[in-house]
Parts: sequence; C-alpha cells; structure tokens
Amino acid sequence: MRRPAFIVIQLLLSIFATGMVQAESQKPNVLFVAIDDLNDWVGCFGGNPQVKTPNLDKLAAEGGLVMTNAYAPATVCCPSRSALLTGVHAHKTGVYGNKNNLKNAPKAKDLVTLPEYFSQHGYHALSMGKIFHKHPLPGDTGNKKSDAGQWAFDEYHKTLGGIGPASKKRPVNGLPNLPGEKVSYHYHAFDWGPTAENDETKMLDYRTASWAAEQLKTRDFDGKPFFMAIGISKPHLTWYVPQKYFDMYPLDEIVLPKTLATDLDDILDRNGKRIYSPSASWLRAEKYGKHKEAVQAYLATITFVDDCIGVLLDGLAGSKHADNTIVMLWGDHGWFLSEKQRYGKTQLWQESCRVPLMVKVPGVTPKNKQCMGLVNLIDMYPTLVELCGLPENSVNDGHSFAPLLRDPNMQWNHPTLTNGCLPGFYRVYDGRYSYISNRQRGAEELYDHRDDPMEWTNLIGNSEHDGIKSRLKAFVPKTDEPKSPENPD
Ligand SMILES: [Ca+2]
Ligand SMILES: [Ca+2]
Repeated sequence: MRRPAFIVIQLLLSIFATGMVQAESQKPNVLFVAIDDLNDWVGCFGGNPQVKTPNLDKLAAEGGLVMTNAYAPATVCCPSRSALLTGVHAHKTGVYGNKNNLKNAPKAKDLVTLPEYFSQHGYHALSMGKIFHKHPLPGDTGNKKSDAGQWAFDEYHKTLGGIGPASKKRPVNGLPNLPGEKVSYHYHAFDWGPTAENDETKMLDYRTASWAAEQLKTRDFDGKPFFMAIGISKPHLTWYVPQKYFDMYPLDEIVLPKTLATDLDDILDRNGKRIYSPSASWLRAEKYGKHKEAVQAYLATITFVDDCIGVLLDGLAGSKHADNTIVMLWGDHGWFLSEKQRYGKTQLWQESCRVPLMVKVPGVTPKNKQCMGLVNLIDMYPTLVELCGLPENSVNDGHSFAPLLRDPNMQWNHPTLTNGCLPGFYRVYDGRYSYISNRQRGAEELYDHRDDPMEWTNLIGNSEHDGIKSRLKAFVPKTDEPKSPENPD
C-alpha cells in the first residue's frame, strides 16, 4: 500500500505536468492598441504635468512597462504604421508619406504584415478602428477610402457612429485664416470645440473600445490564441470632444510648452539659408492668441481617449483572457504643440519622434516601472514574435526587445532611426545626441539632450562635436528607395 505523502506528491506532480502542457499549447494572446497622434502627454510619461490620464497610469500600475525612450520609425501616420506593421523601414519600401499605399509599393506589397504573420502561425487576427492608414481603392470617389487594411485580418470590423461638434459653423474655434491663406475645413482641420451631445459613449472611439471589451468578455475564439488590433482615432485632429473634457482643463490654468522664439534660425541649408518657417496653424494661433485654447483642446481629447482605454482594459481585466494576454499600446508618432513654432507632426525633432509605448506581459513586466531602454516602434514586430514563440521573420529591420521586458534595467541602447517624409531625410538618436540629416537640402542638425532636451541649440557647426556626428551618421542609410506610387488626388 502506498503511503499518503507519496500519493500527494504524485498528485501534485501530475497537476504541475498538466499545467505545463496547457502552457505549451496555449500561446499568449496579443492586444495591440494604436492611438493616433498621441505624443508623450501621458501622466506616466511625464510629457505634460497637467494631463489627466488615470487609465493609462493604471495600466502602468498594473504591470504595463512604461517605455520612456520609444521612438517612431516615421512621423506621420502612413509611413510610421506601414513600417511598424511590415517591420521594414520607409527607406527600403518607398512608403514615405500618407499617399503611399504599401499595397502599391513594389518593395512592400508582398511583405507579411504583423497581423498576417500571427494569422499564418495559428492566431485568430481581428481588428476594429485605425491600424493601417486608409487609402482609396479604384472606384472610390470623394473622401471614400475603402482600403483600411481589412485584408490583413481574419475578422475586420468597421466602427460606425460618432457625434459631430455642437456648432455647424466652421471652424468651430472661430480661428480666422491669415490674409491670403486658403484652408478648407475638412475633418483634418486645426479645429476644436465641444460635441453636440455631452456623452462620450456615442463617440466613435468609445464604440470601438466597447466593441473590443465585449469580444474579450464573451468570446473564446474557438480555442485559438488571438491577435486583437484596436485603433483609437483621437487625439488626431479635429479635437471635437464632449464639453466635460474641456471643463477638466480650465483655460486660465493652462501652462504652455516652453518655446524659443529664435529656435528655427540655426537650421540652414547648404547655402546658409534658413529652411524652416513657423507653420500656418501656429501663426494663426499666435496672431489671435489661441495657444492656450489649442493646448486645452489637445489635453481634453487625450483624456477622452484615456476613458476609451479604460473601457478596453476593464473589458480585458474582467475576461478570462486577462492573465494570458500581452498588451502592447503605442502612439504612431508625436505632435508639436507650438514647440518649433508649429502644431502638427511631419518633422524629425524630439516632439514628433518620441512616442508613448507601454507593454504588459502578465507575470513578467513589473508594476509602476519606467524603462529607459532605447527602442523603436519597428521593434514591436520582432518583440511580439519572440514573446509568443513564433519563428523569427528574417525581413524585420527591428530588434526584439523581449530581453528588456524581462530585465528593464539592462543596458539597451541601439541607436534608433526615424525616416522623414522624403527620401534622404533621417534622424538618428542614441539616447543623448540626435542627428538630423536632410540630404536633399544639405541641412544637418545635432543636439545634445543632456543639456538641451528641447533641441534648441544646433551644434552642427561646432567642430568639437565632429566625432559624435560621424558616429551617428554611420547609422544613416546609404541608399534610399525612391517614393512608391502615390494615391491619385
Ligand atoms: Ca497619426
Ligand atoms: Ca534652434
């Protein structure tokens, strides 16, 4: 007769073995969350001390590692997203701008995108909201853009609904054009104001987040692991959100970002001519004294987005998938709020290159932790592939930062590359120095972030820094793929 202790040990061993088998067969799920045009104005990223983002901060408190040194592969939607979703940089695919559909780019059209790769390796890939940049297909007219990347998913859902601004007048913010300036007030315009109803649940992004929460709570995806990509479309312009979000940021308390009036004077082309001017939107806000209103509106829109993230993450937390789902949440590029005399993106300075990136790997990433490792969003593809035990995709340009997630204090400083919207326009950043090269214009910039985090003082003419420049320049691509075909106007 066996002794009771022996039976208990055998029982424990068999439970342990069963658990191991289940762990082998059940790969982790992925919740991949894109936020359009969100810069580092997130509480746990410290980009703006006034911003209210309790739900993103809660993600950090619950093990969402705060990657404080994350950079975009490009600084507008389409090239950034095309690069991070194919795993290949714009200078190799020719997808440099918003009009370059990667499906029309000879060097990109056959690349296996991240969701397709997961689908090919046993995952159920599903999506709602903006993940790929949208493009028109033949036959589309007006603003219709039928290619939203639906081809990359096993299951794709379009978000429907939303509410417009309270006022029918455009612009809602009443900001007049400058003399001679022609601006059409379409949905991308530099405009803001309260929505017709003070009800966030009717907003497009709220619906997307609610849909995702519902899928997480009610589905088991036929026993397959899932790759769920959820795209939040704000704080991309326009900043029309319910009044209650504006009320959270009283105008008289708004603190404006620090700027330098002469900042653009030291960026010169090969002929010594200044190459940058203030943007038209900045000039309008400057002339009519509307900087505080603009900052208030961006902050308000971020807090609305944060509420949507709360709905999404509460859905995950209340589901049976909570303990086996990796959350990777990112903004596609940064945004200027009057730094460098502009509103918007597209250039290669810190404010447009730096992005929020948070990664939660249940049981692995620590709570309330900032990680200083230097990463690029193009690294997300190989990182997820490694975390989920999929075979490496050899065409990926990025480096998997999975080791950094396991040990956030380790040294991790691959200099990071960001492409501009033209061939031959690059930024390389090594965690201290940023080097920007515009080959077409013959303009170069070098900044030391230890003393100059706002990149005010261009050191390129200072020969003391020639060694640093050469070192960073070695990471600039030697050749650039020409621009791929553009969508028709
Ligand atoms: Ca964007
Ligand atoms: Ca400057």
